[in-house]
Amino acid sequence: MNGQNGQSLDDDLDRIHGKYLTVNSTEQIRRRSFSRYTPNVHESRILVLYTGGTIGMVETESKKSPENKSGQIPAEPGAFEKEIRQYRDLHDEKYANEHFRKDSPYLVLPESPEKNRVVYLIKEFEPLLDSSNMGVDDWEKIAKNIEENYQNYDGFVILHGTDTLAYTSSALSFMLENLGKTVVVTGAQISIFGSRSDGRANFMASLIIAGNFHIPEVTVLFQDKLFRGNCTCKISSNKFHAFESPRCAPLADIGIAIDVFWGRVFRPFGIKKFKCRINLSKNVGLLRIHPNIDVNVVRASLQPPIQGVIIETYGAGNIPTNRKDLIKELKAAVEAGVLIVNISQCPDGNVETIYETGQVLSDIGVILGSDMTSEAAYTKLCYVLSKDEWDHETKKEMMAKNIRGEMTQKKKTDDLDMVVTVAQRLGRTSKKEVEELKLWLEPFLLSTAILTNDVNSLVKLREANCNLSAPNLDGRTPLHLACTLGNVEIVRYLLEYGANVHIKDNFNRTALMDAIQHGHNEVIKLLVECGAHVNTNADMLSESLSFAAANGYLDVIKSFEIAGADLDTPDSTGRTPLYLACLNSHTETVQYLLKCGCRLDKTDKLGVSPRDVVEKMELFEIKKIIQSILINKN
Ligand code: ASN
Repeated sequence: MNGQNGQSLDDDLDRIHGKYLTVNSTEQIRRRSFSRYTPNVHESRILVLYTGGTIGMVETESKKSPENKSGQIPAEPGAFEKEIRQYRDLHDEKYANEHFRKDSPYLVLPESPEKNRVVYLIKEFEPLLDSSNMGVDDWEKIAKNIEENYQNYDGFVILHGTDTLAYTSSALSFMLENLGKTVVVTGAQISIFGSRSDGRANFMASLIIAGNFHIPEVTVLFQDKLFRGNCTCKISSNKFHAFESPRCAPLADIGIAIDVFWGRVFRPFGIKKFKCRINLSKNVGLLRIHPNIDVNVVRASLQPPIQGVIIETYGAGNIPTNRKDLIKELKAAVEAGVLIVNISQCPDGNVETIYETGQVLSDIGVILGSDMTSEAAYTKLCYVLSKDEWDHETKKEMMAKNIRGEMTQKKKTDDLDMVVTVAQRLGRTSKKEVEELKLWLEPFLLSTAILTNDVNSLVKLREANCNLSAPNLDGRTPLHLACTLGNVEIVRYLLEYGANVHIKDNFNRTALMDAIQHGHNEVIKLLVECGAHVNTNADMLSESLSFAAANGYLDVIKSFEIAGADLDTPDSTGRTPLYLACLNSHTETVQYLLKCGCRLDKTDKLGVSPRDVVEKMELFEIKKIIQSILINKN
């Protein structure tokens, strides 16, 4: 990826690379290609998108009174990052000096009990906005930034004003389709430039979560809780406890330890790549029913170009049935093709057709919005209406269906939970005991099923609430094991049921790296179809690829190619695989790399290119290959 100065992240960090060893058999060759590089540190890379909000505001000179918040404006460009660099809890200067280049734009968190050092880059938006001034265009800007940088970062943190934070996080949850990485949206009630700021703690915890836990959702972090983004609402304009998620329990508690409740994490199912959806509809309204509501207000709210309206009704989804005028307007709009969705005004409410006053809306074709928040229902409708590939009926179905965890599902009963059942048999019933048992038992049971190619057991374990991404003590997930063994059927099953392709084990390897190392090309294809990529394993990629090229291990190179790796990736000296293959006269490898479009003019740090190597070493056979490829091209 390109850093702010145009170099790749690894150029910026100027890594200390692993040492070369010597090699021999196919399996050995593959193993050696990979084991030479041992990371000295575990790092994760996070992109921070700083959009504005109180977290980075300063007081205007004229309004420096504690009661008057209206004097707050965004600090001047670049001031936020400058300030952050001064806090030892947000930037470890010593580590940065030892590991990164002097002018590196990257920051790094100090060591924490969690596995990874979090290296992060702050991208400041222009202009910085109070979130009250944000809307669809800004959601799209954030989403596009995530899409453009998706393969180069392990996770994303969005710094945002609190006022419309729940709208943005809800919108993003729909726009980011098949999301496999953690996105945390956070902000503050007091600026980091002020005293007693809550922004530093929120920011730090967000970075730690995004850099250490694979929660493939758009989440909101505030105070000491991590919530599902599309279930969150702002509940206070002045307390640090500013957000709540009334219908969906937190995904994590942030205390001395960070407790993630994996059973609550929503996972995208199916073998599909991450994609960002833009062009949301702006023709959506939000109408709150209230006593004595004027029918003209309702009629006006339903007129073209309006395509969809969320109506916030009383209690369990009720409207006054003695107001035939209102019902008539709503019915006419439904018949004209407007999508109308019924949600409750109660923060902890669920629309049901238990009363006559609620049934009447369903009878005229109003969609039941279950227990969605206003923010989720509104942004979901903007998203659903943008889906030109869906017909009217599908759009209606989608509005009534849970697609990103925005509607809370009925809780599965505990007796369906395998680990809870075992815990009960063992007399270990406290929450802590069950959690501890889960940590050991799940990876063990899942690996046993995978090792014995037992898909039926895998199905049963999933049905019994086992987390298919549960890591063992080495941080290796069931997908790592399945990709090492190469059973396509098992890999497919795991992916279809939401196994995460981006998780790295304690050796910094993704399941894709395992599949490449073991030459399981069919598995590699499947992983790539599901969005796996080699980019966040950049060090390992460049070292393994160079080693394979230098030794003429064409099979390894072919596996990397299937995995979508850039075969022109240079090593730490700037030499590309083609350079090294030429230098070591591996004609077959050279031929393959040239056919894949690798460049003959890409120079190393001394300004020498593969073409120079061929000339200087008088490699006639390779010269002939180059000529024949050039002739074929012309
Ligand atoms: N007005 C601010 C905003 O939403 C409020 C905040 O961030 N606390 O940008």
